[in-house]
Amino acid sequence: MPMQMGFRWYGEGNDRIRLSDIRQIPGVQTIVWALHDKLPGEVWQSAEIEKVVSQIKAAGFNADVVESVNVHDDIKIGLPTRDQYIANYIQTLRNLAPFGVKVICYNFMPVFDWTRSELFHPLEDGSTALFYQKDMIQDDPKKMADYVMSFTEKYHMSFPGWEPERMAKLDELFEKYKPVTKERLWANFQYFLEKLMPVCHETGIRMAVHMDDPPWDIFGLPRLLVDSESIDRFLKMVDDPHNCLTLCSGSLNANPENNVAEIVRRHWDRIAFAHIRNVRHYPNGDFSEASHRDCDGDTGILDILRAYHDCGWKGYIRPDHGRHLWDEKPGSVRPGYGLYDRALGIMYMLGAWDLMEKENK
Ligand code: DNO
Repeated sequence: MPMQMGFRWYGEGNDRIRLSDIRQIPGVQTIVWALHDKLPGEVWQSAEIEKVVSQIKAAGFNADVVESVNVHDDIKIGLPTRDQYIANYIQTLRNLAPFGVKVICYNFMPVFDWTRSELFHPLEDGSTALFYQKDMIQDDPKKMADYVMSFTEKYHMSFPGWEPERMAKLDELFEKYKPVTKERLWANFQYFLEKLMPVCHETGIRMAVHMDDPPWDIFGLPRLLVDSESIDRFLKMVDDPHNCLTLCSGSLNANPENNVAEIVRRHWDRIAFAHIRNVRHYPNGDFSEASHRDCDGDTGILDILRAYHDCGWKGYIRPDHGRHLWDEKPGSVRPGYGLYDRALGIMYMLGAWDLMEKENK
């Protein structure tokens, strides 16, 4: 199986982009999907899975990659209730496997998933993009959550990892996370993965953890997968071929010290899923997301693609956040997940890849 190009799709009625639109982008084989109305901790039932997978297959794609099955906070915090939530997670894996699902992307970030101070930041070319203003994300998580929730309210669009049900209990959540030091979080992570590995062996599913975004502690909450060292620790902690990475180039490169191509060369056989995203840094520590073109950002997209190619890597890959272009405006597009820039990103990646293939012949 060669490298497979994927496209994230939020599902019928939850995404303005249709599967038939995605069909027109050259080279897409895999739809990266999820049951977005499920709260962390709930079991995904076979009938619900079947409905979405059959839509995906009928449109001519495979449904090999799920992003995400979210992990309940009690598992991350290490509460006694975690065992029930882990049992539910395992049941979800067992329900997904018969439908051909091979990779689960998930994250182990406390409270918040990806975090940005602005979702539609204007760029010089007239497009907009996700933006991180460092001094805005210091000590007021409520303000941040209110900002993201204002989009949910205004446009009736909820974002994975920012479920209104969880955000409504933000104080309580922060209180519960108080005793969770970084080392505690590592231990809880290990506990979770060790319970999952036997089921992964049984079903063939690879668990692919997403990098923390941004890769540093925020609002006093510890974050684990932030650099090359922590990735080494993670892979050794549960040294099993089913314990894998979703190597997200943009998340890692939010810290310009991280060299993603180097990480690819070291751990390519444990990278089940690659997210390709480009980031532009500003001297004050702010960063903006950029087009996938190498010279439009600082992430080193071409070096990363070359590293994957040189290693003969055979995982799933997808364009990650794109800019919002042309008629894509708040309300008409999911932040970071428009149609156009991600389609352009795919053509850029496949252009580079095809050329490398040709050179190798
Ligand atoms: C952001 C995404 C993340 C990712 C989760 C995985 O757009 O890359 O939200 O899906 O962290 O669980």
